[in-house]
Amino acid sequence: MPQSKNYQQLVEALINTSKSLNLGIKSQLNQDILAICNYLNNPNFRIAVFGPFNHGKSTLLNAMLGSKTLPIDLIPTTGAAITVKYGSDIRTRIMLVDGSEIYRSGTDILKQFAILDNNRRMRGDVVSVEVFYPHPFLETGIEFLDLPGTNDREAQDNLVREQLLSADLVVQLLDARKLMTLGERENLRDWLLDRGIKTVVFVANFLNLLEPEEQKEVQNRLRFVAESFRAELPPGFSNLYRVDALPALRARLKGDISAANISGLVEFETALQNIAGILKQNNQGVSKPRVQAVALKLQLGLKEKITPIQNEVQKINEKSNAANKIKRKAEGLIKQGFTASITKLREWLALPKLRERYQGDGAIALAQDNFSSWERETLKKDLQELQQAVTKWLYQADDFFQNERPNDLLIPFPKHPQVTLPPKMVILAI
Ligand SMILES: Nc1nc2c(ncn2[C@@H]2O[C@H](COP(=O)(O)OP(=O)(O)OP(=O)(O)O)[C@@H](O)[C@H]2O)c(=O)[nH]1
Ligand SMILES: [Mg+2]
Repeated sequence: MPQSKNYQQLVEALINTSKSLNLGIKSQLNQDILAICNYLNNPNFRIAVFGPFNHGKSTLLNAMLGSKTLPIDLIPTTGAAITVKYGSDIRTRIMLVDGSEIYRSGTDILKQFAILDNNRRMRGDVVSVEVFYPHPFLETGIEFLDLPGTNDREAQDNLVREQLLSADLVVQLLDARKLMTLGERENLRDWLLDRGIKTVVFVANFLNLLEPEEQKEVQNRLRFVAESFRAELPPGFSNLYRVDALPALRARLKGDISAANISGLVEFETALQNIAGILKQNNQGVSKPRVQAVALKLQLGLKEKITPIQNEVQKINEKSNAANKIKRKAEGLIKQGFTASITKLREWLALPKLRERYQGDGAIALAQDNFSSWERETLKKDLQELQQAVTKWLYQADDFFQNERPNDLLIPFPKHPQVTLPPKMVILAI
């Protein structure tokens, strides 16, 4: 039995994740999550009776309750999910979409709000239907869920199936006179197992209406149906029971113990009480698979959202890596060029070399009185060339890395040397 307070965080996590996935309110996954949360918040152990319409679901529950509490009829009847919980006297509470609540003694009000209309449609204004009933089994923290029949309308089928997610134990009613087709069986099994619903027992009704010979044959086929469904029940319990629901109800109404026994009701009730008792002790065994199933779907949804973002980030990273690679390469080349050109300039500026290279020509220029033009056209020109080589790399770096340009390199020249030359000798030709 789930303990509501223990699951608070889990419920919040499921709701928040579904919100972040922007699931449509009517989407299957969103419905599943709401049903799971409803299940996790329910402190009772819920037994749901499920099956096509007119299979005797409400009759079976009435037989267990020992009275005609739930509406039964020859036509498709149950028109809402009716929860039957413990109460000291019989009462019915109906919550409507507009928020109002109808609270009555007895269950007559069900005929107004919880049965299908003439077009076999459910009312659209009912949110929940609860019946409170003074039964000792319910007092142990058990609740029953009577569901509308399936196989009539698809929308109704989905709504009903959804309710199974909030049940701890599903009682699947079979009609011994017309067993499910293989397709129907597989479809149902896949739907249940896909949602982690593994606590399912089958109950065959209407066997009493068959000839004894037919009964044997049908019972063999029913056993095959039950065995093909991998139920996870406590060890030692069968997942197939036979109950003749109407004779069982009549027996209970009359207080006929032997007739109740013959109908199969007593055996089924005993098994149900024992199974519920054991599963209640190990509530995680029931809840874990279905929470995992829904969490896995949420995870897939999140992955679907994350993958394109991841790809986008990867693309951006790849682009920026490529750009960085180019930048690093350019940086290397520029550094190399800059270092080489600055070394050349430094070497050129080294005094001994400078002297060795220019002293002689400088002296001649001085002697010939054209120092200025020599300085401009040779000395300064050579320096300019070297300087330009350095600046070229600097500019390239600035352009490439978009830095601010530094001031130009300024190498001041000393004043022109002042020399006094001896007067020029005049050779006179005689
Ligand atoms: N002969 C016979 N009739 C039965 C038996 N069980 C149920 N019925 C009758 O079958 C009809 C349908 O029974 P319900 O209990 O209303 O069936 P249901 O599965 O709840 O039907 P929906 O609520 O419409 O899905 C009623 O008239 C019952 O009296 C049975 O074991 N034998
Ligand atoms: Mg019914």
